[in-house]
Amino acid sequence: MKKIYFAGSIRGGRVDADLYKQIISHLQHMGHKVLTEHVGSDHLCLSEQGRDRDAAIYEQDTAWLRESDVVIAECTCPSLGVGYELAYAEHLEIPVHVFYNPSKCSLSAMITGDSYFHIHPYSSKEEIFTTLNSIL
Ligand code: 6IA
Repeated sequence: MKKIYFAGSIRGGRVDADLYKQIISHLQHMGHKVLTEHVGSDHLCLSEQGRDRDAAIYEQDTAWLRESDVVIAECTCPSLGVGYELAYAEHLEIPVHVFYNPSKCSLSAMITGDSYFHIHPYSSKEEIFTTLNSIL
């Protein structure tokens, strides 16, 4: 059982939220603990903001990153927060696996150009699951 930090866009846009939910559910069915289950939630209130609340989110998320064994990120929808988390995980030397659909986006060179990251382009959801089964 691994502790997994799943990263996916929140304020960057929720177009892939259902895919995040399915990836999280797959990871849980594999017997892993996903620390960030809320990333796949249908019920995030995106308009709710506030510096104090955001500080609490930052503290919690960075604490979860520090305790995670591996980071799995779905990066098709660009997100500043996810980019920050990837760099934070690299700094901690936590393995990072990045998934993206190249027919829908052009991933930042700051991610594809960083040889630390394991990059997994995919064209179907099933491919993501197959790759997860082999890497975890
Ligand atoms: O810049 P983004 O919002 O797209 O960043 C998304 C990433 O940052 C995710 O991988 C999360 O781990 C983290 N993150 C961003 N916002 C939240 C959050 N907000 N709660 C937990 N983690 C977050 C609560 C809902 C909010 C929209 C008010």
